[in-house]
Amino acid sequence: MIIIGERINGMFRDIAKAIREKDPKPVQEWAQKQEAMGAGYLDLNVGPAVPERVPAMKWLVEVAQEASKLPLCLDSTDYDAIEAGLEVCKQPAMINSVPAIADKMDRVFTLAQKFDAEVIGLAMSEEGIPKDAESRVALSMELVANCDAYGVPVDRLYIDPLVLPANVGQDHGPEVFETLRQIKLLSDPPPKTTVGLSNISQGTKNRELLNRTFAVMAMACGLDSAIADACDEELVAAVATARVILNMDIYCDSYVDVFRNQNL
Ligand code: THG
Repeated sequence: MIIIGERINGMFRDIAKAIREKDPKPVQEWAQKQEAMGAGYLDLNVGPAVPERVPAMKWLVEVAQEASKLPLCLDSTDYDAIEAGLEVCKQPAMINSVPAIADKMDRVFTLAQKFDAEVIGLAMSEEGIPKDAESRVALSMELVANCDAYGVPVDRLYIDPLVLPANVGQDHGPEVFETLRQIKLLSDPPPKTTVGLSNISQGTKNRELLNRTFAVMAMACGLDSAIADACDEELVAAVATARVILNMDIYCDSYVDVFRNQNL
């Protein structure tokens, strides 16, 4: 499972302040730290409080790619901000995200085609997030069909079944796992999958244990990636361990790497 480092997000106070004051240092430190911990992408989200999202996203992209070679995952509901970010990305990026709503899919898949970007598609519609796996899978199929129709290779689509906090949506958990399993049957090649891992533990105690346990259970259902806390060593160790148990590496490569780096 690839970790998309979640930390460069204006939801965190240090990043909100850095964006406000145009101070590259916190962004670049988190970029380097997450890369060193083995993240495969950096999620960039300007956060809820920024008045001008377009220049803020452009600045985040420019600043992050000075500090890290990782591909970027541009996280915004404002597609003008996504487009401004894509224009300054030096390598193909990931667009986070698009729901199964026609005009939004039109805008995002057109951008993806133009900029050779990957896309995160959300299993939700105008009516919101359905509870049952069947409806989430039906929305996933709409995302797959549109992705293909706009000429974006389906293996560049990451479907996110949408994880809700366990304290408000405990009944969604099993539906998310079932959705992850069924997504792999939708097409050949199938789309990839992702989740916002830390969502599961928002507002709960013992957050890391919830995140880690959810991650390994979802990996057993075929989860390919997660927007997650790349700096949680226990999570990184659990993911490496699950890769061995699921027979995903020859010679336990990821296991050896992680435990050598962590001196465990
Ligand atoms: N799916 C997709 N993208 C996403 C999400 C998703 N992007 C945003 C989010 N969800 C994933 N990223 C985070 C980042 C941080 C937290 C949760 C998810 C988090 N933050 C602390 C909190 O809310 O308690 C903030 C703590 C602080 O302020 O210091 O948990 O689902 N495609």
